Amino acid sequence: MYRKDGYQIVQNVFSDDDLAAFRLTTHRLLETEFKRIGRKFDSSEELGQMQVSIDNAVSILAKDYRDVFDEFLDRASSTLSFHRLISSLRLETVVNECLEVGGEKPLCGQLNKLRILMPNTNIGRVDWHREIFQTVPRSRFVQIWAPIFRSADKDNGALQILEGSHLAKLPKPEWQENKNGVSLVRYPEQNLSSFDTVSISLKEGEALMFDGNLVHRSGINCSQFPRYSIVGLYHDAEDPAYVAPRLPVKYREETPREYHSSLPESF
Ligand SMILES: O=C(O)CCC(=O)C(=O)O
Repeated sequence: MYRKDGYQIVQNVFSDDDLAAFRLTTHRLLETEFKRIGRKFDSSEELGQMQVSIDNAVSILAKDYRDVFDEFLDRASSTLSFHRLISSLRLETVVNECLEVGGEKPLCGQLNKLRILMPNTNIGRVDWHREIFQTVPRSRFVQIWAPIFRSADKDNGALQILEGSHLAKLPKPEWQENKNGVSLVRYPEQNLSSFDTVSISLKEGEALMFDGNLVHRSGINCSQFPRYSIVGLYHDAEDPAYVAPRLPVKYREETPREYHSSLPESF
């Protein structure tokens, strides 16, 4: 299934406990961000209400505090409760089955992040692309896309894939990157008309595992609520082509050097 179609949908990738823990973490982090910007946080830790607080806070940050919104995504993606979600034993087994290389390979996670697609804007939206231009060239990996906090469907912008595109030859798109050197290589729509677009509707706890050559993009979120997803790559750590990348760390505020300079001779 994975090899033929270039993707597979798997169930029960996250435990309920790990999901609940990450929801609580998200709620707390947003509360902290709101304190920092001096805004009142509409807090409720009651089950059912917590998601309302999260949605409201995220909507305010995305609209009026874009830098804080971006920093919140990095902060949430670095928490241990997020790492427990992306590192479950179940996912390790699923990825090994997709890789079909035999046995339990050690895996290296890469670019694992929380993403949020905001309603009726382009915030969080990515156009048609293949993941091979986002990671270690020629390496063997499996990509994950999994909605959390609520289901994803066509209405709220579930991921879209082009059926069969993982096996297709396509004109090489232009190299494009943002100011941080992050690849923005996109496939123009006019070269893709021969493929069927499939919108991947999934419930929380389900995941799409897919090939780095499968062309995919975000849908459009026409709902009233943010759509949350977990994305990332799992590389076969024994693959000779895989050389662990050294990531440039960018401090958003004071750098360690600036901090060092600011200190008196004795402290
Ligand atoms: O979550 C999304 O909408 C898009 C994710 C995606 O395309 C990616 O992670 O490569």
